[in-house]
Amino acid sequence: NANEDLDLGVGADLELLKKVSTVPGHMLKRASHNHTVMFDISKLSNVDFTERPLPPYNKSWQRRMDADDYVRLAYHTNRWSEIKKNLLSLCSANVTYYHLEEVIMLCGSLDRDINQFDVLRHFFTQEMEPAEADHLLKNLLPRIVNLAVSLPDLIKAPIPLLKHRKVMKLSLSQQQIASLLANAFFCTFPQQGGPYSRFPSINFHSLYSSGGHQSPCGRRLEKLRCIFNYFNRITKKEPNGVVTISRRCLKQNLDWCSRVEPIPKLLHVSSIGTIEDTDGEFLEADFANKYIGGGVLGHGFVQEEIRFSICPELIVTRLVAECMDDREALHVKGFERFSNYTGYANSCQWDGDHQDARSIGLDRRRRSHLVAMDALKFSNWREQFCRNNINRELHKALVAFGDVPRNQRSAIATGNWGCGAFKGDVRLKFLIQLMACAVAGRSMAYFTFGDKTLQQRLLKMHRFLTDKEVCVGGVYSAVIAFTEHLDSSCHGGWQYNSDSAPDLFEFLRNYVLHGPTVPPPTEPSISK
Ligand code: AR6
Repeated sequence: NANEDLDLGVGADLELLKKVSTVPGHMLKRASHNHTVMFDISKLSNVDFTERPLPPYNKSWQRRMDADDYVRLAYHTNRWSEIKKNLLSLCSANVTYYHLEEVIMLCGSLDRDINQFDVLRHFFTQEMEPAEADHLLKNLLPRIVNLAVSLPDLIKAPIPLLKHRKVMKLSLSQQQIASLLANAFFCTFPQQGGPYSRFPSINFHSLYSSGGHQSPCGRRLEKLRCIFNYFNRITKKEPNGVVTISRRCLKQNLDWCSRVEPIPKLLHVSSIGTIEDTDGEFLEADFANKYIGGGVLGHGFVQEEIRFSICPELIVTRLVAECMDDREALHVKGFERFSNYTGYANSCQWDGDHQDARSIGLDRRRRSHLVAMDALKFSNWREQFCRNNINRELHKALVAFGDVPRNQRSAIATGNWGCGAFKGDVRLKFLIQLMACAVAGRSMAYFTFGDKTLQQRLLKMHRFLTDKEVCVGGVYSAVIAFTEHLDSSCHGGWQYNSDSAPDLFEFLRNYVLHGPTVPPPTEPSISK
């Protein structure tokens, strides 16, 4: 292939992609029937108030017929006075770690099981010097307690649940989020189940126990460092920003075959850098679980869980967002990053405090914008190459990338979406994301996570598609032809796997150059 030796560098310059969005993102101005604002929004534009936390929006809570549509908080139950008394007992001068364990057990109605707190206990008794642990217990813990018990003063209106197929937004102050997370830390949220069965968990108890994994679980210890760093920061200096969580749903499926949009000209591909280091000018992809946050309060520690650990405000989405269906995505704007990390999965470690330098808008939202998009999980490579699954992933990527006015669309920062824990094929997922970007009118910055060969392969494929002016429908038809080719060359139960299958990119090139009738040049070996 004449292209093979051509070094395309990183494609379009990252700085160029940052400038794509011509208009600053939507300003938060008022609440509406589908946007609940949990603080007094009239204070947002008041310059005198810019340094002060926003007062809560006040609307008395009544137990209504539709109570299932709102978050249940501990202070809505008759257990609150007992919970509060227990929490405040942690502010005593001679508090010990075991007292903390006892209080969490009472607040969360947890079983008295020896393994229930093995990670937290290890953290306090083995990971830290006694003086350090003592400082944490006597200095930081009372501040987390104060945050938790101030919940009734900070949240004075019912918090709506962002339920299945409801296009809704919810804005909270960073201070309100901090108080909700402090309650999650002490496990005060009433037991889940019933209307909550399709929601992720929010109480942190699953972080305190190794849960069947080798004890003490190193991943959970690192997550605890992130959480304590977050609480330390926000209790030293009250944050006064605003975060918006929104649920988006695709109205109707597209006929991808007939789409005439050209492939976006601007594409940056780099083996260096990560999505979260792009500095806020991008729509940043979260390789999500349909239960947002995935295993962040458990064992998982890959892209999504790491992101939620270094930006713990994202964890509050688990309190309000029902699990996503195939045509839904969740967006979060305005959240702050608090920690750095090194490594990945088992080797991932907290790497100190992070000062988030992204600018803050007049509506007090930081210029951070994340989209949670859950790919399909495949148990074997072949499964993803069928029309239904390809369409599903295309619609998921489209609902994640689309749905804002064209002049406000920043570039998307993404990478090997669905190709790690969920075992997707990077070439297919790249084409799917590229097609969705084309329809949504966005450019793309793609991080290959250290893979230099992939960087060049993707850039070459992109150069080919744009040189030949292949539109979305053309790429889609070629991908579908590839799946048909896999079908027609598999006989007697033989299945391709990722090693034995023909190369999707090579097939696509031949398809575009010679048309659908010409057979692909390489006849691969077939393995079971
Ligand atoms: N920036 C760019 N690329 C990255 C980054 C990063 N910070 N981190 C990882 N990658 P994975 P999935 C690359 O496995 O397959 C979670 O538990 C890296 O090449 O996190 O969609 C969720 O909760 C990695 O192999 O995403 C879901 O349950 C690839 O992205 C599930 O995993 C995929 O990362 C989602 O799995």
